[in-house]
Amino acid sequence: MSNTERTLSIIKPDALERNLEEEIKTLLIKNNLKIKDSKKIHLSKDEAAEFYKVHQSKPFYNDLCAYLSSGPIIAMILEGENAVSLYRRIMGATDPKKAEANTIRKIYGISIDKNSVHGSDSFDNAKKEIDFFFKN
Ligand code: IDP
Ligand code: MG
Repeated sequence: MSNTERTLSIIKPDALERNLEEEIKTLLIKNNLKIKDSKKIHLSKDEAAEFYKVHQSKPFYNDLCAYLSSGPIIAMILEGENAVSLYRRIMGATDPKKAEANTIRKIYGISIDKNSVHGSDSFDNAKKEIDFFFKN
């Protein structure tokens, strides 16, 4: 049975400033994900804090919010078969050093904090994160 899903992807500031938008989008499309919508946005620190609020108790929260709001990002709605888990696989592990070969983070990630992309971790969070960027 088919299971078409949508998930949220972000091209983070480190990747955008290295002009990797088109390369990353091509890689997504090659891996059977359709880009249904895409927009460039520069979040304020407060907006980044809202987006990442699940991590507010973590020691790296403040740096994470400062980083996500440090420059423009690309937010995208991806659609495909089992898109949430498919995209997590294509994205690779949080720490680029631990990411599998041919994943986005392995190819482009600089470090655990500058790991080039974000991806929703569940179907429910994907809905919430898509609404965060694309409602209205
Ligand atoms: P994920 O992006 O693979 O889902 P999460 O655990 O949800 O990973 O963490 C969100 C983001 O916070 C990561 O993408 C990474 O940029 C950053 N992060 C996670 N763990 C650490 C850490 O130990 N030190 C610094 N930054 C971290
Ligand atoms: Mg996460």
